[in-house]
Amino acid sequence: MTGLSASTASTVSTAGIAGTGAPAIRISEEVARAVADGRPVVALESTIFTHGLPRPRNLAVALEAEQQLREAGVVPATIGVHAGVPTVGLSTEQITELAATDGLDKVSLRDLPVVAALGRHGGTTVAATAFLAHRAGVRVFSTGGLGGVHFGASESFDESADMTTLAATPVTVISAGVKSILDIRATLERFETLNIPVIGYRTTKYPGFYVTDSGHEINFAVQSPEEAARVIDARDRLDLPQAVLIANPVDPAKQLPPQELDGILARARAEAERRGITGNASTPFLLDHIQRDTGGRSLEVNVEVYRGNVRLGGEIATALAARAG
Ligand code: PSU
Ligand code: MN
Repeated sequence: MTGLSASTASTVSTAGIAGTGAPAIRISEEVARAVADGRPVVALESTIFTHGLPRPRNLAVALEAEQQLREAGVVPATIGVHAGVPTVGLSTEQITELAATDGLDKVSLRDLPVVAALGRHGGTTVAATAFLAHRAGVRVFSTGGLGGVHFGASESFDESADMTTLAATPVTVISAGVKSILDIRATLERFETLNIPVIGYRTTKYPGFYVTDSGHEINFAVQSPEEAARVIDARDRLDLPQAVLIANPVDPAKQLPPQELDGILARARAEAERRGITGNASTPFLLDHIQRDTGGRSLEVNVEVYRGNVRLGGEIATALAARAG
């Protein structure tokens, strides 16, 4: 897959959906133009505000992230499915509608053709967002935390499709690591097996989403957005198909107290087990449980983590655009 040229950018389709003649992916004019001109663009996912954060904060966070990028001279490309149309560059009205819709789908890559054909709304996960961003020629994507290997996966097989998708999608994803609810050691092993580079931003201590340091070491760090951009260019020149993961830790002054984390996570997991929550419901359930359990403190950390990743994504996209220009 390659990025799209300017002429095809806003109506990306040859076949369309199920004989309707509608474009398979809609790319907003603003995003299409910025991509064609080589200006910095950062993709943002929608599951974070459709399933990851409670109302009404979810909408505020989604719009703030866009605003933050615009102020840095970067074009935001919020990605989701609106009325069956996978969209790169949702409008403010569309984001507002998705953020307020009850029971909308959490759309991973396998779900994309289904929600498209059935004309449904959906929040796209990291996997589906990375795929759509890449199809639209958007090279940088900021999120909160990645999906990974759930505890007990050796029996349940519950591993996020984020990992296998990122193994085949050459974007750059800025996250604060994988969510703390996951088996981080196993997830890092899977990234290694899948040839996905994991690079710390100014650290070789892998961040733990709610906490600055997960306790796991990684091999490499970059010290600046320019250095990250050099790695991304090198990946592209080598024609490697994997994403580059940039792991950006939350400011230690703003993390959840690390000594409380184990208890918080154990309670969330026990409750999920008690209620038999499995499959794609488990991530939203665990995040919600942690938010209630911490009296909203984890929500503040989640928002802070996301802000940091949006900021760094903007800087890396800007450095990449400068190299190309
Ligand atoms: N990070 C967050 N909140 C979220 C998610 C990540 O801070 O809601 C979402 C992402 O969209 C990620 C998904 O792709 O959770 C992973 O879900 P699963 O484990 O079912 O693949
Ligand atoms: Mn899963």
